[in-house]
Amino acid sequence: MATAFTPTRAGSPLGRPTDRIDGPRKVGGHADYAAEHFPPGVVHAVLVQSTVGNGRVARVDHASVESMPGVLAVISHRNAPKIATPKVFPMGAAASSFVPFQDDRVRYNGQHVALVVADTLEHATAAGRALAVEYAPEPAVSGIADPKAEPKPAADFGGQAPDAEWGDPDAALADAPVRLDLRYTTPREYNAPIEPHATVAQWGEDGSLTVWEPSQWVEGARQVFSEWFGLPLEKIRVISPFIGGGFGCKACPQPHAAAAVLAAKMVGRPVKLAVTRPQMFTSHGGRAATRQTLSIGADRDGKLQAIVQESVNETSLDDAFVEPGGSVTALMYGVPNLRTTHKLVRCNVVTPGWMRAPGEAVSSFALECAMDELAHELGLDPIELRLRNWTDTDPHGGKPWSTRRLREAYEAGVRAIGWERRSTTPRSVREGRKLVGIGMAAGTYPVMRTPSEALVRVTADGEVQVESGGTDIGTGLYTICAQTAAEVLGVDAADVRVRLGDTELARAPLAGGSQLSGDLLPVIHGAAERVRDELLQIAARELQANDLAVEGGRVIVPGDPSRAVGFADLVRRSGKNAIEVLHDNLPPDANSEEDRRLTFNGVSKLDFDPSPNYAMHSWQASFVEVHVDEDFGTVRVKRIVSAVDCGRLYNPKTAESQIQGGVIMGLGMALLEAAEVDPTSARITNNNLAEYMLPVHADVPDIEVISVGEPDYEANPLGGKCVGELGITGIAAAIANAVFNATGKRVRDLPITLEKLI
Ligand code: MCN
Ligand code: MOS
Repeated sequence: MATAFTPTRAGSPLGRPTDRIDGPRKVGGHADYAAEHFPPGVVHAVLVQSTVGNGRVARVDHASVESMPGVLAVISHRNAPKIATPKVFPMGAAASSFVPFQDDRVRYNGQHVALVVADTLEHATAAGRALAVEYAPEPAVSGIADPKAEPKPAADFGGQAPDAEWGDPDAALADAPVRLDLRYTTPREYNAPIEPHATVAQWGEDGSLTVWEPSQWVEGARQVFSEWFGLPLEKIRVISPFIGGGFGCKACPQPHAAAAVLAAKMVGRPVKLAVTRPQMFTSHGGRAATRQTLSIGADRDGKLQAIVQESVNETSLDDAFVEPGGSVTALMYGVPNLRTTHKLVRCNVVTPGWMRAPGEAVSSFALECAMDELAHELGLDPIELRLRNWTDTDPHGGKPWSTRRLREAYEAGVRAIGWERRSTTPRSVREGRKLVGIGMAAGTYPVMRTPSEALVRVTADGEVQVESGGTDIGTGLYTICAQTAAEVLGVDAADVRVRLGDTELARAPLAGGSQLSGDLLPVIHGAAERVRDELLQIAARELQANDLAVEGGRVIVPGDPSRAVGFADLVRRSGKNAIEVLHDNLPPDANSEEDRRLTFNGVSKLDFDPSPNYAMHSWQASFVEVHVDEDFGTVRVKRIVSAVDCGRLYNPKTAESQIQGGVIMGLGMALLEAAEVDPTSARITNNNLAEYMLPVHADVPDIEVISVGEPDYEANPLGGKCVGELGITGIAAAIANAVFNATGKRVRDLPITLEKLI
């Protein structure tokens, strides 16, 4: 796949395309994932989930399986001890407040209703299948499309909605010479990481708890376990060195993890609970189904006059989860009058959760399709329409952008896709039986920042080590941590040893909100500088020279190759075992232990901190070419160009891969992904990877990623902006717009499946 990334500076490890240092371990089978831990005496737990969508558990017949081979315990609301409701995440942000086995209420189909623990997985599975559960069912509200579902303002549920309003949108809309009233829907989608959830829980004799669990945030997980079970933080260790993807669903422990820990306590043995693939569809949320209505008014030149948007999403009985459909609408264009509102419908569904770019993914779909519709209505080029509504400040808060190289992204995309080939008349280009279309859309994701700690060490063997609790969920964090220390200490990134994902290590924020690299790298950089200064001081005495530099694991006197001393010697001279620095970037006035705990384990005012002076975002322009079979209605994406402004890229190779991953998820969103819900039982019927359609290699075309960013030192002392979630924003709209260009059909309900085109 083509790329146009260049390193920032010759010879600098940071900014250079670098292979993943964890790659060999992963492909060689030596990376240990949570479910691959077998503490001595470990036993197996299997979840039993409800088969009705609403009602009560009338009877769980524990005795029906207790005498089956190997069964150690059956746990349900009949015998489960109390587990408290965790508060660490703002309600409905990433976690469900549902705690299993606390009552007989069935809230949704697939809810955990019992757990069977046995000596082997086979015994536990057999008993789980045999467990007799009877229900007193009640009619279920199966989802947003259910006629019984009634939207109410998110605020009525206590939900935090990013509603926005300025100007007089109703009057401006009424006066607008051109007005479109549009309605877009997106279905429930599911995070489908290659590694399903798994928890291995072990209690120590001293009442301590060790949990192996794939996690996007081990310190947050520790806090959730602490709140569930009333344990002090220091009694809990969460270990998560390797994660096979999460895309938001591993942001915090899900209810099954509480069940595993509870079971370990009850049977007095370590317990392993591996969530099965079908259970991945109800053990946690996925992207909420949404319905967005968008009225857009403009003058004949395409200058936007007003946008009024109402965004509705489904949520569960327990939580008020808001999928912020207005998030991109309220910032992308210079519109003088705007209102975005958010409503929720309570349904018998598992609480929705974060899925890559929650809010931005669906918001950019609706807004960027609407812009394409408006351009077509006005006979304007879609890029020209966007440029006519360019804004130099965030129209919401009025702050200037820190950097916004979106024009450059449009230009790069236009060149790369060959935009001049696009016919302005839909359904006018053919290649054999295929209709050919080209479309584009913009996307964006905000830069968020949370303080962090990090430790850098040079050992007596001269090895450079980096330690952080932050987790590499597949992003490349191991590698960029090594690059950062290598940059400062003058060694090869491949020689830096990085340890991640353990609450015994320095505390780090969530690998979520695409913030972790921006949070962590400046702190590693700072720690490495302090280590380097210490090495230089020792070397200055040793070498009796003022002008010193680090190179190849040694301190050298530039220009005098005979005078150099290795890091190992310097550490020995220091009389210490190692030279190490634990560094953080907490503001000086927020440095009490309580501030630290709130920031690193909970959610404080320092989390996701925006800049007081600038609006900071990464930007993307996506360009897509599709071929649509006129007879069968099948859509083939032939090419995608994603031109991105993410500021400076720490590792262009892993960043490119991140953007491509996001783009592929966007392709899935546009054409394939949808939970099929049975309206009577409110059951997800396609709860497996054969029927829940995800893009496979054959669906994915050449994806050309072009970086047009420049370092943004407002966003980050190292100049980088966010990457992880940007790729998915705007892609679904670009594909839908290309499909319109090819066929003349506007499909406003995702996914764009063949029956909607023929
Ligand atoms: N990067 C870079 N230059 C920058 C910023 C980032 O080179 N200026 C690259 C680095 O390789 C970095 C990666 O991009 O490791 C992602 O960095 P960042 O944007 O800071 O995102 P996070 O580290 O916070 O990762 C979380 C983000 C989110 S929120 C989701 S959802 C998501 C994503 O990352 N889930 C993923 N990417 C994923 N990739 C994989 N393989 N699996 C997931 O579950
Ligand atoms: Mo990403 S959905 O913010 O974990």
